[in-house]
Amino acid sequence: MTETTPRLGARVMALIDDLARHTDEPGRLTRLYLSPAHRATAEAVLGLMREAGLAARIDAAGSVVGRMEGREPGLPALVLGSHIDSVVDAGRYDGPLGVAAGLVVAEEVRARGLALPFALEVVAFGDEENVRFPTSLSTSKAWAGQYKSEWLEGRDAAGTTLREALTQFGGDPDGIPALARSPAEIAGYLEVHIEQGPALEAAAQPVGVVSGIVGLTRARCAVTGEANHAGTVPMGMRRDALAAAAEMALAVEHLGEAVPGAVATVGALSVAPGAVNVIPGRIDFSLDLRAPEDADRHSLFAAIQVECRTIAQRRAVGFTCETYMDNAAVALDPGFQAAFDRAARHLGHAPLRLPSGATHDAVAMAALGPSAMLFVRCRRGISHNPAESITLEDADAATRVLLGTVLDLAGLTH
Ligand code: HGY
Ligand code: MN
Ligand code: MN
Repeated sequence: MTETTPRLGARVMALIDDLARHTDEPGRLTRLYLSPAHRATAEAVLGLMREAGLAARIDAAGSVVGRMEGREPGLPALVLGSHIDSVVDAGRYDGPLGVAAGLVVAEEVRARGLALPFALEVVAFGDEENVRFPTSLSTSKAWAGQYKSEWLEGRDAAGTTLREALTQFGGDPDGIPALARSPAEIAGYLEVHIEQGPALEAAAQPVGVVSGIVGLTRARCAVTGEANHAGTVPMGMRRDALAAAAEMALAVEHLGEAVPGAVATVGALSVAPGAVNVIPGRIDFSLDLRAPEDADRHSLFAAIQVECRTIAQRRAVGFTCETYMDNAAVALDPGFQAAFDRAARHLGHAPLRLPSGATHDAVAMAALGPSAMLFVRCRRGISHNPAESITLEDADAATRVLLGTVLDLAGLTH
């Protein structure tokens, strides 16, 4: 008997709203990796997992993971989840939707007393946005055995190292290598996530199946000029780091525009010393490059560095650029995509196949086993913005598709 009320969606939306209370900045949602708000959210998710009957813990890197055994103990796990860290002034659905949907599916499997041919794990990763430290999907890459020890020495804007922050959080930097899972332990990974784009809304579809995830380069750049008196130094005698950086940001824009399908963004920039009457001496800015083809992304990055060095030389300023993320594009598992597609069609949807311009923990999990993602329509495609929103009905549709996909992969009828 097909349910007509959006019961599962209502539970998912209530969980998301509850988790949205935890922020490091009153009045807006900011929950950076290892912050007090991340800790509070992790503990809330831990409690929810335990209430759902999962054996749950917060792991050495700060991810929350809960496990329900299958029809016999020790089976490889089908992992459901996403992340609970956010960007600055974020929306509440980017990440928590996938964690809440995974949790509700686990609750439903338990309520129905289903004995699955795999264990079910629900995970809330903690460093998908990589906003606070120069890392790359560090908590899911810890599972994939791809954690880079140098990430522990990376510093946030306040100068705190990841190692210090993780220790204060209650994590265990030295315990991270032991988090690495073997592919034999993982039956696969399914992630529900908002689309963060306009395609599903334009197609009037609540869900879509993700074909692949774009490759991504991130770097920290610095321009060093000469701080000096804004009133006494003639214009032709300045080494203005901000004017140089502004020219570089425009170069990033026009070089990115020249590569089909690529995007290039200077998202964060800080000015030192930052006083109204001082010529800026130092600029730090971020670089985020993505392109469907890895070769195009790498050549775009090379062209940007050449152009920035030319600008720096002409303006007699210093320029450095340190890469800390270089993720190859990932094709998601065709078999798991087909399972998502069958489950969606069984519920009367006609899901698009669409690529992801955003990165996700599925990039790391794809190294452990078949991985796939289900996108959920979001209003006007807005994300990384408090205006991010989805409907109760679409949350219900996505959760039921996720449940149907789990049953499909278990060889059970939807
Ligand atoms: O930036 C991204 O693609 C993701 O939201 N972390
Ligand atoms: Mn996300
Ligand atoms: Mn995001």
